[in-house]
Amino acid sequence: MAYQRPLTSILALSALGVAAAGLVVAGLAVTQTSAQTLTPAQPVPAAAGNPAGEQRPNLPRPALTPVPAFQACVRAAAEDAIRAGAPAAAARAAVVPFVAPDPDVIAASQVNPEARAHIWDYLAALVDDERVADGQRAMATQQAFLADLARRTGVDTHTIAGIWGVETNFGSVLGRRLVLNSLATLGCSDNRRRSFFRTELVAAIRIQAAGHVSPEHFRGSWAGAFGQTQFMPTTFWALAVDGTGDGRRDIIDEPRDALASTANYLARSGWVAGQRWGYEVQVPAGYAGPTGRTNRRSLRAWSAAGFRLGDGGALPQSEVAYGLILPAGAGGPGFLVGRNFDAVRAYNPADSYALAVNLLADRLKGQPGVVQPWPTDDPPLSRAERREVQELLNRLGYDAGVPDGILGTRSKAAIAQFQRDRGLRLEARAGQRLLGILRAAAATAPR
Ligand SMILES: [Ca+2]
Repeated sequence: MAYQRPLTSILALSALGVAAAGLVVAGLAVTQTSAQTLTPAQPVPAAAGNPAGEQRPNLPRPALTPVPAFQACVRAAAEDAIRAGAPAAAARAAVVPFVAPDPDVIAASQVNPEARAHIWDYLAALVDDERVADGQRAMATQQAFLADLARRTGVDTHTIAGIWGVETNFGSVLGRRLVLNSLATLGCSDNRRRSFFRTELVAAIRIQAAGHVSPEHFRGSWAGAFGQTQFMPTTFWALAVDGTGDGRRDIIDEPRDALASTANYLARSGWVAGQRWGYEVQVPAGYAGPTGRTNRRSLRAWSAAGFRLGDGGALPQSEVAYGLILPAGAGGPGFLVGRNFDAVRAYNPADSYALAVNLLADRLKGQPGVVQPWPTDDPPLSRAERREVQELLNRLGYDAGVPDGILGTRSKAAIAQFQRDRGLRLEARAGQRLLGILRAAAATAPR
């Protein structure tokens, strides 16, 4: 998701089964984020939601945002949008449907992502054979447009597609919530980020009133990120561009507008044409030198320090500077990352996010993914294997829900019950070990 302020994206988590389309982020940089974001560090307090404005005398009343105050706030946001240039009638009409805070949005904003996923699970959920195949098909539908975009901007088309794939699986998971409803709720009810969301609300009203997107399709994450590559509304105004030449920047229904906007985002975030984002590397045993993506040294210097490519080959003898990140700690693969890694990271400020996008971009080019093993004895599952876990649980009489490859609450409860019944160690995570046990159990179970 493309943000301008620190927020935690949910894209990554969604892929892991936490939400529908988000990412996990944390720091911030230039401007962007993804489809379902939340900030564990900045939860929106539960304090807003009496949608019907009814008195319920028999229940203790929580501190609610009164409906009249909510409506006044939303109307004032429309007037702010008009002062910023939005057509008056359209801006006022845009907010008419939103008469009270939506408790579902408040609840979604308060979901606390569980313990952070292992990097290998995060990457396995976002960069797998299915997404690569989906991406190659999606890129083929825009081949000439992407080639022209690369010529004009210098930005690598596979990286643009990597963002497209990680954010919304190439436009197939756009988020279902009305953006104006989400932002009105969060921008006009009591929570610590109210001011941030109210600014986004005004920007969103301007987008709809100007006719850039279809009001019915103006949907996205609970946090208001929307479109094929999940821009926040203020990011839209700062960086979205018209890729089709029709005067509208419809980043929801027109992939070319979204792809051109993403290229513009990367170009404005310091993209260096022709430079590789980074390299998987073998870290020399006992290495105790500098780490961190901003502690840059030339590839020649890393090579001289004993670093080799992930497959054992020699690093290029180049003066281009890269920093070393160790996403799984000292026992796992290293990555030398450069300025184009940072440009992607600006979109959603987490190393894990930028790594997923760039590794997906590599796979889309036909290059291998990470070749060194992760430091785990229980390797991660692809989405196909997650679906198989769900199917096997269902076959064994547990209720994992419809096999969709997303291990949500229901699937996790089924996993936990299976583990209890079998005397296995309880763990919320599903890896190859659990899949193997389930396959063996299903093979011997009565049909
Ligand atoms: Ca357009």
